[in-house]
Amino acid sequence: MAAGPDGGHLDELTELLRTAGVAVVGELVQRRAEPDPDRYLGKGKLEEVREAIKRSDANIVACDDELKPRQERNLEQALDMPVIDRTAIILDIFADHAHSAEGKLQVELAQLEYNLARMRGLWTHLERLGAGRIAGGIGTRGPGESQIETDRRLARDRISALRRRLRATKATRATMRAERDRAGLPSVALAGYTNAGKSTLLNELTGSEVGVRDRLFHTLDPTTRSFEISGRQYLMTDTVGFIRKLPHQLVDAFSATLEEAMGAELVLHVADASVPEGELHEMLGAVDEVLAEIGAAERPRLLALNKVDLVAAERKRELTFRFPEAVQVSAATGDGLDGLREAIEARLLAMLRPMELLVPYAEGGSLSELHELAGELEREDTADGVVIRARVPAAAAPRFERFELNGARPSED
Ligand SMILES: Nc1nc2c(ncn2[C@@H]2O[C@H](COP(=O)(O)OP(=O)(O)OP(=O)(O)O)[C@@H](O)[C@H]2O)c(=O)[nH]1
Ligand SMILES: [Mg+2]
Repeated sequence: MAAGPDGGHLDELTELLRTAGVAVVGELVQRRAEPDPDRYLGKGKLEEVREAIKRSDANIVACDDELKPRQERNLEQALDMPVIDRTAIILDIFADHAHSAEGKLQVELAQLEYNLARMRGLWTHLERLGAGRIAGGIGTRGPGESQIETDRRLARDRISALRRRLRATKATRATMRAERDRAGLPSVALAGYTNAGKSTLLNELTGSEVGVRDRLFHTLDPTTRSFEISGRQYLMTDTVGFIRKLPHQLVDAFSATLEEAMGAELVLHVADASVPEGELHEMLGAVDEVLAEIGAAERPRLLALNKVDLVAAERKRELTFRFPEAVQVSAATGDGLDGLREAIEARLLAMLRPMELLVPYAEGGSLSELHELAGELEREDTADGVVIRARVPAAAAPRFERFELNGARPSED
């Protein structure tokens, strides 16, 4: 049974539940300014849910918000049935889809943070009971309470241990990053709502076979692949997708990975253009929000409106009008991919530094590196070495400064 606020997205909740392996037998929308602080659902709605449960064979109620521990507990009592919230469902999917060691640690951290808040709620509640006993003259701790304290302490210890281990993997990643920077290849990070088609697009552009599926949060681990435009090499990174109300515990746990990925020269925001206007607007907004949260709001960005194979001609014109800067593509049919390559190239070329170099023949390594980095370049053989005019990625430029001609010409004999 799915329940959510008015103007909410029960279709999306149903999708999330489907991905988590739960079938929905009924749904209910509550219209009120604020959810009930104690039970999430108001009196009337509560009765309606009870009735609906009786009619169907529901064995769990899912709410499309993050519930306060108290709301969840009271609602479970009132309905005599397990209640889960949106956050728990998303955490569950992440736990199921995490494959890498780091991904598993990140998800475990997020889940513990979520559970710890719940234990604390329970604990405060019991503490009050304990306080009553103290007033009654029995000044000892209740057994339930000390058990929960122990659980809490264990959870805290585990959280610190996880944080430490994640910091350690972060250090390894920083080294990898430094190596990539040394290679100097400009990189593009894919960002976007879950199921927008990021992995499909990565596969099309880089000729890879990253997993693609019609389910939410299929990709969790970042993947980087290289690709070529006009003979020049670039890198593209695919990471976890975003969603409305992405649990803050997950944003925290994944922030290091995300910040690093989004540190790319260009963030390619991929959106599913086949959804209705209102939904598209909200999905774009949700991505903006997460990017802002991880400090990537100001990164150079390009919008790719994907799945236009599902969009009628008239709507395509509307989209051109609404998003004149965006590139319309279909990762499925390959439509618009050349335009996308051009747009990516134009953005990245603007970040290149034109250089005129004299590279001695003995520096064969630097020469081949230049060919890889700069793609097309002008070269002229002279007695002193090769004179090269090329546009070099800003990050790699310092390595070649020692060859710079600064307007001087090699001796011509
Ligand atoms: N019709 C159509 N379907 C597409 C297109 N691009 C991707 N899809 C489908 O959309 C679904 C999701 O694609 P993915 O590439 O896995 O999406 P994603 O953004 O990587 O999703 P997550 O990793 O779950 O965040 C798959 O079923 C794809 O086949 C497209 O251009 N047109
Ligand atoms: Mg993916």
